[in-house]
Amino acid sequence: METRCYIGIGSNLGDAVANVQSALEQLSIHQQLKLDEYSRLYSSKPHGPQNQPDYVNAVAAITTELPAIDLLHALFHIENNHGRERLPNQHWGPRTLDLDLLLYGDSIIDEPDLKVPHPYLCERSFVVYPLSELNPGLTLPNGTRLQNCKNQLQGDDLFVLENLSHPSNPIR
Ligand code: ROI
Repeated sequence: METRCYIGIGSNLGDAVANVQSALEQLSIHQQLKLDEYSRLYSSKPHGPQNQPDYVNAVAAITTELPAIDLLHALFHIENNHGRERLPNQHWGPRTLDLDLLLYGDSIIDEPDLKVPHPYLCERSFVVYPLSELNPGLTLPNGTRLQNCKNQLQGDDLFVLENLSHPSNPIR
């Protein structure tokens, strides 16, 4: 059984655009995932601590037969390929690549190391805007409409990075 999942992608260290594009590439070649589509890339002001560079963010839609925990580990693997270090006390700090499992079908998962839907999904413009590009009519598993999340946000803390090659078809 295939499950439709949404992955949040973020980077604010090094060449952040290249990091996000390379993450999309790695999602597209992964044997156990199918990259269905992905949003445009956005530049966004840091949420949380402000003393860090702006982020580049995007959202990818994938389908997979992997259980959620295995998908999470696949995402960690891709993060690690991009030099991601998970340091203690760096929870809200800058990162070369951050991959968040935003949604796993309609599942609600509440485990110490895996919370789905992502707990802050609805409050983060850098997730809500690109996600609504892919699925504007989306309803979250708790019944919240994505459009309602969007209506609560100003959307003045992010903008679309234009002039990037964005094939309308997935990479593969
Ligand atoms: N802020 C933005 N704009 N984008 C992110 O991907 C992001 N990721 C984070 C925190 C530190 C919460 N802030 C962010 O983990």
